[in-house]
Amino acid sequence: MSCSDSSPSLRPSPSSTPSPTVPITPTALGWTDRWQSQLLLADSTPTASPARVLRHDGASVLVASEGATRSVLLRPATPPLAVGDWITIDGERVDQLIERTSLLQRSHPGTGLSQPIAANVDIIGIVCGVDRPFSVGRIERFSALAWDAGATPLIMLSKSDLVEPAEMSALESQIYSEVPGSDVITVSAALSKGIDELFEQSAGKTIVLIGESGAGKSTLVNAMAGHNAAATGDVRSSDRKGRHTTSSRQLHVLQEGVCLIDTPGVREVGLFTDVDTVDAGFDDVTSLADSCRFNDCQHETEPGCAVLNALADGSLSANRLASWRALRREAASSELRANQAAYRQQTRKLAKLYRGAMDIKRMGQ
Ligand SMILES: Nc1nc2c(ncn2[C@@H]2O[C@H](COP(=O)(O)OP(=O)(O)OP(=O)(O)O)[C@@H](O)[C@H]2O)c(=O)[nH]1
Ligand SMILES: [Mg+2]
Ligand SMILES: [Zn+2]
Repeated sequence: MSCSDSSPSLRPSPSSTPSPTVPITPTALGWTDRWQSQLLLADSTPTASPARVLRHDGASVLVASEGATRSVLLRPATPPLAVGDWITIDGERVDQLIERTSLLQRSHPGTGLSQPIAANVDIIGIVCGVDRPFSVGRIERFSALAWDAGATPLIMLSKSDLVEPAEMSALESQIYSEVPGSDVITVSAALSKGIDELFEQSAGKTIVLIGESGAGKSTLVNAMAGHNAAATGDVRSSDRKGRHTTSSRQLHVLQEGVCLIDTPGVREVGLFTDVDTVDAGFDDVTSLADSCRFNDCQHETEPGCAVLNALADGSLSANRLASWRALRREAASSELRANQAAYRQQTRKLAKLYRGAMDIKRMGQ
């Protein structure tokens, strides 16, 4: 991939603030040797060149390549694309999708099928505004999505300037104890607090911000970009709820090789994952379950159950156990839906076995 260093900003700034532009070089977009070798494996036409998807516009995608951004049309054969995808372009059209390293996806509320959110992401930033009560359940759910994506969750406590330092420390401790093993960062876009740390953690990486409307995702994008790259909106004073200002996912190319994806606010997302992936985010519970006396312990009433013992001595909270069970149940049913073909096949096999058994029974009569 070749890129010139003279490039416009990714998107016109919504304000009159001058926009320091980051040259759209392959490195700035996250292009590495890994992608170079994947490109050789992709079945693309020899004249096609690589580009990264910055925004999905329905029939076309906005991409960055060759030092600039442009819109390219999808073809009927193009698989569903996500922001962050690397693709090849032939003329004005998408040619091939280069195999992803990770995919953040959720379950479509209507069909229960996969809905891609962002691709080739390293970190999923779970943005929680401290100006409103946070939900441990939501953090656990977003973390499960992150592990499923093949990325690392990072809990971002935003707007730290709005609470007293003592309250902030209490919130951090609460997260560490209620969501054990999580990475947490405290940020304030208003005070530029935590921004350097965020750059350190995400240098050369792609990070996607998720969280409810008004949590401060776009404001964080602007704080990291150093200019108004994304529109922001105020929150309702009564309940601090946002106004769904961001309406589409967008990748912003920042300094230090950081690619930052802003997304529209969501309160709840359906899991599109499997039980093992849920377990990956609940090390504290699964390591207990591993030491139960029985391999198939359901942690209900069994003797020698390490999970029940931990509940009794207070080292495991009932809420944490309930979350684990609920997310596992949801993952199991999403797995089943996702695997409808296998499910139908299994049903057919069982029917065949049943018919065979009935035939044998009849022959014996
Ligand atoms: N005091 C303070 N306010 C902040 C901070 N970050 C964001 N805000 C305010 O929170 C409100 C919502 O910010 P946005 O960045 O638009 O929130 P969002 O998460 O992008 O919301 P959606 O696009 O609707 O999903 C705005 O009024 C911001 O000014 C911060 O660090 N401190
Ligand atoms: Mg926003
Ligand atoms: Zn047990």
